Amino acid sequence: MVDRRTLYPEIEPDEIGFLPVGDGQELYWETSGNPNGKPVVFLHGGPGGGTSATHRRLFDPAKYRIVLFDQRGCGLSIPHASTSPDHLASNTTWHLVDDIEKLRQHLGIERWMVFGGSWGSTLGLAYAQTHPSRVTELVLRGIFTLRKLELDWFYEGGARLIAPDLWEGFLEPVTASKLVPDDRGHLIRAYHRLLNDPDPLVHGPAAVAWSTWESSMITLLPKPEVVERFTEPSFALAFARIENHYFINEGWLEEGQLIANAGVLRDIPGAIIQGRYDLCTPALTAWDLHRAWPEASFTLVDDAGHAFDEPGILDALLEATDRFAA
Ligand code: STX
Repeated sequence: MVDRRTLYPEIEPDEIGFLPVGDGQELYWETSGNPNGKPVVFLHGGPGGGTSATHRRLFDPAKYRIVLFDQRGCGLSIPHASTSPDHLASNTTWHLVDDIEKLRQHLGIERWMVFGGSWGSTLGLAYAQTHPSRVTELVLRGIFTLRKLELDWFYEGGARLIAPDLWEGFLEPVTASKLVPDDRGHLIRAYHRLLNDPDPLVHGPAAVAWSTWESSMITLLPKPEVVERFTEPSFALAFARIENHYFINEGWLEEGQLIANAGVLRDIPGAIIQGRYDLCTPALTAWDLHRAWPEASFTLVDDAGHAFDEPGILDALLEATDRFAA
């Protein structure tokens, strides 16, 4: 029997705020845990997934000053992409990297640990490679680097080989629409049209189908409560619009950029944690990062999917945050 870890106890934030970052956008942020503890910033997934109170519980509250924030357009940040898609023009990877710096300065933090899962790992790599001197440690899970192979796998039909039933649901809004054939072969593009159609009867069901696909695929075993949470209509619309906007623009990254530049991380203590049965961000990317950054610890969990609270993933994440707190 494996010893399973549980999350740290529920805690409330001791400070919250809204940070204006320009372009008419304000980011919700909060701090919890020990105000004099080791600073850590949590980078959420999606992009567009937002933070939740559970994310605080990945860190020993006696040892860490825990910083959570909602990236542009999602969570409690304003304006929300479900009602204000125009603001996507000033929502890119590099805006978010700058936002992390603004938040660090606002909180008076010199250097901090960076923790990111899934899209949070992408953003964590982009931030750490841009501002390596600000990062004390880097903990990454469910590694995603937005390479063509990764997007093709999840959004253009690769994963259909494993989940043909769920894939039909993802295709449904595209099949039902009158999109030109060219768009049908490029699903990210087809969805871009649907999600930005002014008609709620077009963008609404498209957003729910997009979010249903993703939330159904992130856990090893089906979890209806996860799908329910991520398909609430306004959450789903912001999530789908933001993700789709990032993916149609290839994350404003050169192909393979985040792996190619991994050498910059050499002196930063790191942990890479990955589920072998992660169908959303398959293990090949974590492996490629491990090869490019062998100094970081590498944990491939044999019986886990993508989500941060898959049991084996949680064990490894808590081991890493405890190790770096010591
Ligand atoms: N997107 C992966 C990702 O970051 C390619 C992600 N997938 N689902 C999530 O995040 C939520 C758990 C936030 C829904």
